[in-house]
Amino acid sequence: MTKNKANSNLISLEFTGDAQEVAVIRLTRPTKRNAINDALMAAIRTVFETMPSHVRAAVIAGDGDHFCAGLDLSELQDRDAGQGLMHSRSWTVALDRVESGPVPVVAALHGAVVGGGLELASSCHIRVADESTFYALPEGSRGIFVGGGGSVRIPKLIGASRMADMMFTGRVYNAVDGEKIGLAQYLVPKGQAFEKALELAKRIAQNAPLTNYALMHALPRIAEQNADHGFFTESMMAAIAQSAPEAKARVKAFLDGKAAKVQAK
Ligand code: 1HE
Repeated sequence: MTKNKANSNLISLEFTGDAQEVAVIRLTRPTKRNAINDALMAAIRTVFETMPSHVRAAVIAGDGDHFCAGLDLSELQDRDAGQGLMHSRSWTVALDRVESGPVPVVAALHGAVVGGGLELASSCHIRVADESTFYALPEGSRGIFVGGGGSVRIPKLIGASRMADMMFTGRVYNAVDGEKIGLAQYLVPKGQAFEKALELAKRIAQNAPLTNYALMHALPRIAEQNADHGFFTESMMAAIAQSAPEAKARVKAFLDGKAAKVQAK
């Protein structure tokens, strides 16, 4: 892996893959269980805003025994309503850079994925959880509310009623149940989340960039449109994607017997 000089003591950024096409972002605050303070959230935003153009996919992971303990609660004190609003908006912007940024992002989850940690994970495109993972929204117990886009993104994964239950009752989902309800798309043995996430990111990086762009930017919008608008937007996106030279080359390679077939599992 190649290290980037943007590394700080809160986050690290490295590049891997034959063409350095996968960015690996690690939260490096394990003594505080990777709790997100303002500086860490700003670093996440900067990483995605300044991603080099050779990067095609990213993995985000956490050092230590936990992915992320959420908001750094020590910074919550002494904030008035206006400052609270601005703080939440700063999370909105930073996590939008993850979700709607330059490349698809795979989250490698283990241990606690709680509060703002779950909000960070839900801004990623794919979540791979190992068996040690657990999910919670302790905001309900702390007398606060989600503020990092959780009420927009988490219901899309598990439904508003399950999210409300997690906050009303403090319910904690373990890794197996979390995968069943849709908090993660992949469940792997303990200690293997990063390896699997990297494998997926390398696979994603091989896609035509326009296909990945469509999946990040067209699909979520189409999913929220009414059917008539959705069918139309889909057709527009399909026409743009198939007109790209790379798409034509890939289809020709298949027709010439030079591209992989879909394999039954
Ligand atoms: C923290 C934080 C934190 C740990 N802010 N300092 N999030 C929460 O309510 C979750 C709070 N954390 C926990 O429940 C536990 O720490 C864990 C289950 C994540 C991990 O437990 P454990 O036993 O491995 O670690 P620990 O001993 O509890 O914590 C180690 C240290 O990290 C300790 O500090 P130390 O100085 O005593 O060593 C903890 O105080 C510190 N620490 N989590 C600050 N979150 C935009 S809105 C989002 C709103 C939210 O995210 S609310 C949910 C906040």
